[in-house]
This record gives sequence, structure tokens and C-alpha cells, in this order.
Amino acid sequence: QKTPVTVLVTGAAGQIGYALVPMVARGLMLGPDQPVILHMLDILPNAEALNGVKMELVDAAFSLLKGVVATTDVVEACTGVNIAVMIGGFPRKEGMERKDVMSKNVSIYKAQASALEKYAAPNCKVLVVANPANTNAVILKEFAPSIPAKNITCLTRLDHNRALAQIAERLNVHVGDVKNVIIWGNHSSTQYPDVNHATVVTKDGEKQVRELVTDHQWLYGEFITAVQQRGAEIIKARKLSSALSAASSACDHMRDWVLGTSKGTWVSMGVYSDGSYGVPAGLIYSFPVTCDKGGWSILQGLKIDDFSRAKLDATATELVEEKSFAYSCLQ
Ligand code: NAX
Repeated sequence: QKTPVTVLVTGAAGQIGYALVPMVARGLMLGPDQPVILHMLDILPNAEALNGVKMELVDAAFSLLKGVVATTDVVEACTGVNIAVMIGGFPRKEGMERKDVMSKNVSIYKAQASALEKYAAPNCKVLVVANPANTNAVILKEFAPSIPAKNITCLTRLDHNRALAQIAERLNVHVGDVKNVIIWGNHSSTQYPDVNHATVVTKDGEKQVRELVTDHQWLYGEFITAVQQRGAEIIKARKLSSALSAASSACDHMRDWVLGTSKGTWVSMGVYSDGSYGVPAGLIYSFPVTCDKGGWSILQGLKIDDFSRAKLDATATELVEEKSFAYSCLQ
């Protein structure tokens, strides 16, 4: 049997954490033959609830789960972790500005970065889910300098999956037959869901979404807003934010990163920008990526038309502003 992989989940007593840990323990993140040890971190006021989650994991008798640590100690949580899924953070409460939330999370991510820097396994792969996801990831990168920049990513796969689902619904095809949408930029309402290169597998071969959806007003209007606003729609319906879809997408993100994307398919990941597609280097920006042998590369050479260019730039501008605000909080 393979050596167990240690997976850290922060904010594990929260909604997404509760949905995610059983998925990890069932092999949905790292594969059905990969044993795991779960390290779950939360804060003191949630220690009892966290312990309850641990009890449930034990009771579920998962055959792949080789150990569970439930702790409020960051050092214990980060020690020896191979994979870190960072969900914990300060939630946005009524009346709070996005910037208030950001300043609280910047200090949390600075502290947790330092713990990962010192105690995680050398090649630890990090996925930041907590908002503002891209900017928390930038801060984490800054304060964990020995973790390679390529190992620090943020979640935009939920937005990617939402875009696939919207197209599938519109065309009345199965979501598994739609591929290669792209989420560019920030996991915020400035994100750009791009279908210019997306295709659908049909019985007559692969077809461009742009040809199949003839109503381009929908494709470049309502579709984009629907993906951007889907999170708000879920909150309205559930009175709680998305959790099972976020957890499932986090599994998709890590699984593809570790095990690879299939040939001819790309996915969206928030990754460290090297300046590709004219995106300022040093941001954590969502790009189309392919994954192989545990690494990702930004897909190169896609044609970007004027409509897309403006949208790529607008979301980059927001990320530049967020980054400089985050740094100002640390002064
Ligand atoms: P919850 O409030 O249910 O859970 C968050 C958990 O984090 C709580 O248990 C809390 O005690 C814990 N926590 C707070 N500070 C902590 C710290 N310093 N160390 C460890 N744990 C800490 O939120 P949930 O609905 O699970 O959402 C978690 C985060 O994901 C939020 O920031 C949310 O905005 C973000 N999201 C990101 C998404 C993405 O696609 N990137 C989509 C879903 C989600 O909205």
C-alpha cells in the first residue's frame, strides 16, 4: 500500500470543511488507492465542534483514512503536511466592507504562512479557498518564501465548474461533454468566464460552444453574469454560502494538479503569474492550465480578442489594488 499523504484542512469545523473532509477520506481528492492522514485546524471557539467532526470521521470507518488530528494549534496542524487546503478565515459579516474582511484575513494568512514555511513537508502543495482567495494566496506566498511559488494556488475551479454547468444546461447536454471554459483573474465579481475556446463533445465530434449557442447576446451577457453571481444566488436560496460545490471543486483542483489533466483538456486555477497573456507578474491570477506529473503550466497561445482583453485587464487591475491594500495592512 502507498505511504499516506498528510492533508491539512483549515477551518475544518466550518461548512466547506465539513463537506470536504469526508471527500478527502474517501479518496475523491487524491485517488481511490491513496491513504490519507487528515490534519484539521480551527480556532478555539470552534474546538468542540471540530472534535465532533473528528468523531464523525472515526465513525464513518473510512478505509483510506489512516489518522485524524483535530487541533487549534497551528504548529501541530502544519507539521509534516504534504497538501494544505486553506479554508479558514474571517467571514464577511453584514455591514462589513470587503476591505475590512481583507485586513483581518491578511494577518491570519501571514501567520499561517509562517507556520507552513517552518513545519510543512518541503514540497507542500497549497490551495487557498478562503476569500479573498487570490490575495490571501499572495500573502501566503510572501511569508512562506521557501515553498516554491508554483506550489501556491487558489480556488477558481468552482467558477469553472459553474461555467461548464451553465453551458450544459443551455445546450441540454451532459456537463461531462463540455470542456475548456476558462475563468480569468480574481475569484470575485470581476472574474471573466470565457467560452471562446470551449467545446462540446457531440456524436459528430467536438464542436465550438460559440457555434452551438447562436444567441451571442446571452453568451457575452447573461452567461457571464450568471457565473459571476451564482454564489449570491446560492446564498439567497440556502441562506448559507455554497459548501458542497466548493468542497467538490477543491477536490477537482487538487486531483487534477496531483494526478494530471486529460489530454486536450484544461482547467482553471489561480496560479502565480509569470506575465503570460499580459497579466502583471507576481499576482495570483486564474489562468487556463494543464497539469502533468504533479505540476501545472499555463496554456499558451490562445487568441484574446478585444472584448476579452478588456475583461482580463479589469480583473488584473482589481487584483493589483487588492495586493497593494493587503500589503498596506501589514505596514
Ligand atoms: P464557515 O464560516 O462555515 O467556516 C470557516 C471556518 O474557519 C470556521 O469554522 C472558523 O472558525 C474557521 N476559522 C476562522 N479563522 C480561522 C483561523 N485563523 N484558523 C483556522 N480556522 C479559522 O465558512 P465556509 O462557508 O466554510 O467558507 C470558508 C471560506 O471559503 C470563506 O472565506 C468563503 O468566503 C470562502 N469561499 C471561497 C470559494 C472559492 O471558490 N474560492 C467559494 C466558497 C466560499 O465562499
